[in-house]
Amino acid sequence: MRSARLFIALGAVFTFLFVFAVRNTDSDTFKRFTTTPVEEETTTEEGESYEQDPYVPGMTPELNSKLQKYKRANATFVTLARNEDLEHLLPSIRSIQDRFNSRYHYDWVFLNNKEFSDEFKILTSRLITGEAKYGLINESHWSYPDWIDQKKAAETRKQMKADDIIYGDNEQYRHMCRFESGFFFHHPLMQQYRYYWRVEPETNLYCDINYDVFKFMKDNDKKYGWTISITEFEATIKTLWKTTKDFLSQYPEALHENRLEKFVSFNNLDTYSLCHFWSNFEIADMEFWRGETYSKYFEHLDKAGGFFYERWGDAPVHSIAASLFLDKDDIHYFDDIGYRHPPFYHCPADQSQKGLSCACMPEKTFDWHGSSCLRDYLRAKDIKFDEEYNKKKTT
Ligand SMILES: Nc1nc2c(ncn2[C@@H]2O[C@H](COP(=O)(O)OP(=O)(O)O)[C@@H](O)[C@H]2O)c(=O)[nH]1
Ligand SMILES: [Mg+2]
Repeated sequence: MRSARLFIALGAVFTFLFVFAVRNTDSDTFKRFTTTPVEEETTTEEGESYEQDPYVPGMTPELNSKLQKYKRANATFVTLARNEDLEHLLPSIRSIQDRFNSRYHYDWVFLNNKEFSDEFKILTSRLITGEAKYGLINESHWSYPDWIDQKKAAETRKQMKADDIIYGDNEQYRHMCRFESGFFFHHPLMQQYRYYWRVEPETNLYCDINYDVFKFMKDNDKKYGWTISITEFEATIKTLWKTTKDFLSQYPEALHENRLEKFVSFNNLDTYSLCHFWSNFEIADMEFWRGETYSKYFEHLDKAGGFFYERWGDAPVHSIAASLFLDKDDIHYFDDIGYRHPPFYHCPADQSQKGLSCACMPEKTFDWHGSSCLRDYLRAKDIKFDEEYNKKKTT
């Protein structure tokens, strides 16, 4: 009886707060309460348990701190976007919320090289049950460093357009790749966090994620997590590997003794395999990017100018660094996260065994596609696999 009364009393409080929040949506706009998750199951004094919806609209920090028992990891979602990405970004956020964050309420940092519009802030923050934060990127992180010859950079873009290379003549795309390679984790809004999950427009999740992936990273000492791996267009990174080897000759101690080398090179570091983790999805530990080895590596690449004289992507840059400088055990394949970024998706196999029910077709997963690097990853990790296995077992 006491538990029923308690439940009714809490229900009344929440209803009042909900009505209050709805009536105040105009003034609420994009300023949100910081909400933290409550335990999924709450035990009453009499030992009964009941399911409690962890998202309570209008939750106040005071009420929340009373209810809160669950300790989250120090983590945030992060999205780099333009105002015009809004329409394609909203379903991506909604998908993450529905599949994961409506239970955990992690914050979300949005970064842009221009001011976000009020519409962007209002429509995105409305979906997010953590705190939504909006930051402008420092100009020096989105412009040409003084050692870059801008005429030479413009000529490259012209040539790459003539060669029909994807994003070949896109100047902003280059600033984006440089920013994602070397600066997003230094943004003031990111400083307080250690782990991040990168989210892009036009992406979605196929399966519910019933555990806290950030805590998983922390508890298992993982530093880099991915779902799709793919080969790079060689024309965009012609001198990236040579520049990496120059770095390694200066800093041979950067190489980890238990590294994932065979993912990025099949011939003892002679040439690059072109394999990389598709960085539009990343769950990772920013201590790695902020650390001395990666900082020196990025600086070395940045000085070489390939972000502008070629079109180096943040995906090969992150992947080469993770594969060479980390212990291979620090890298985690989130096989259980069904994820799509057009034109490919990863759909987990053996869903019934894994307790998953995903809205995707396992036989259409990118994993075993000719351009996928999953096989190379498994070999580099010394994980035995039957090349035909996932083609046969798709349920
Ligand atoms: N603020 C800002 N974000 C950008 C710009 N260009 C790309 N982005 C973001 O950077 C990420 C990668 O861009 P996207 O167009 O998805 O590239 P793709 O995934 O390689 O095809 C996405 O989150 C975009 O929203 C830009 O000029 N400004
Ligand atoms: Mg994208």
